[in-house]
Amino acid sequence: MSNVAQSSSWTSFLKSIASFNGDLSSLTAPPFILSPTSLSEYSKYWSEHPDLLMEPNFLANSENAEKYEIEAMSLKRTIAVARWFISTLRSQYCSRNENMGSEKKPLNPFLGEVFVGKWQDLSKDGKIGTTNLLSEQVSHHPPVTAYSIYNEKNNTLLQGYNGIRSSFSTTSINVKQYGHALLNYQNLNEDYLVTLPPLHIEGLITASPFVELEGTSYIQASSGYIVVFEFSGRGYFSGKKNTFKARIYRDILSSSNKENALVTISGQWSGKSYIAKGSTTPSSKSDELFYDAQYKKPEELIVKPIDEQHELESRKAWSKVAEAIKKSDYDLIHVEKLKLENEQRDLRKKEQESDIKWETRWFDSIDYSDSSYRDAFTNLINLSNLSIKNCPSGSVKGGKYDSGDAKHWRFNPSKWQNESEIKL
Ligand code: HCR
Repeated sequence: MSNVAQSSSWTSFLKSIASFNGDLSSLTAPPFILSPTSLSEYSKYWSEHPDLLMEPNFLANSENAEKYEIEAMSLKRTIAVARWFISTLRSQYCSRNENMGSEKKPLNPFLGEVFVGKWQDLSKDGKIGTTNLLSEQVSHHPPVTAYSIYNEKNNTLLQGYNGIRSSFSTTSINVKQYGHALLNYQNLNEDYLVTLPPLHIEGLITASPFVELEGTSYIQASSGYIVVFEFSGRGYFSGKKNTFKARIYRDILSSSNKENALVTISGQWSGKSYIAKGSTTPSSKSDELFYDAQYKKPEELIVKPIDEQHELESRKAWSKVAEAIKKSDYDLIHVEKLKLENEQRDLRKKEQESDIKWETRWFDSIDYSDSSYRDAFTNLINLSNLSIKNCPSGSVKGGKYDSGDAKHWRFNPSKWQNESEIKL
């Protein structure tokens, strides 16, 4: 495509964004902005550092520990979970820019699309073990992807789901995330709730889009500790891009005053960040390095070759579209996409005619509107004072977004145990 053609197709894309209905996946984007990767693959970004995800397991309380030692170890584990969370962000939000030159529009997963893989243990002592990823498109309208990341050796399960709602504002797209992640360390009997930050897509005018995080997200630990992350783009906390400040408090009550922070972490989530005790902002000169996102390379997920994959597996299902995108062949992209969409339409029509509803494969929708229902999630929601509703992730209970139903997607391990067609 010539530069002139590129810029005129980008201009018409921008016009379509300005008048869209909030569903970004429904927009037809010019070929140079299309990614050959489906959004169902993005679940892998949660665990490209399996060692950091497993780290809390190696910070267990010692036998006969005193109360103050137990407290100190819980705080250490919360810091380890915060470090793992920060380690996921560069892949989640910068990797398309780094690998493909700008943010791209991912393929919109079809209902029932799955993406699976595993990370092998690269540790010298074998203490990490294999970590498995299962990702499934559990809803198409609105698009929702659910995932389970399980490490048997360390009895650790990270599960979650996400969807987005977008709006356009003069020069950027604002994206609110829906969903959350739940982390269970069974050996420690400890759980964490992770909420997802809002983001905005900048660089639209110059046809080189990139993501910036904004606003707040939380990690609530079952021990009571809470991490409050504040994200900002260039110029708010410092002159640098992708900045954040995280404060760890003993509990939600004490978080009402920033002076109560037990630990403060700050820096760039795509670069270096530093940690200090108390509520003062750590400095790169005198304080301890917390995480260096440029130094620690993501571990590669092992995915079966396409010819060994099931038809519902993402890379197999999208292979012809992906080839066409790589060749920038717009007509072919259109033809191949249409084939897939028509197949999906036919499937839905048949289901309607025979009154059979599509069954999700490994996940169930759980309705939390019954207030007598108790599990790790309801416990964490109570500790954090966050909304239990299906509203923008991290919304506060009683706040302006605290409305809607209370249905959330959860992994059903027995469904995976009975899986006979899809192998890792
Ligand atoms: C907004 C976005 C699709 C959703 C992507 C999500 C929120 C998905 C869940 C992951 O855990 C985190 C994540 C990271 C991505 O940064 C985010 C995508 C960025 C762009 C993409 C839009 C749908 C693309 C719009 C088209 C642009 C390039 C104009």
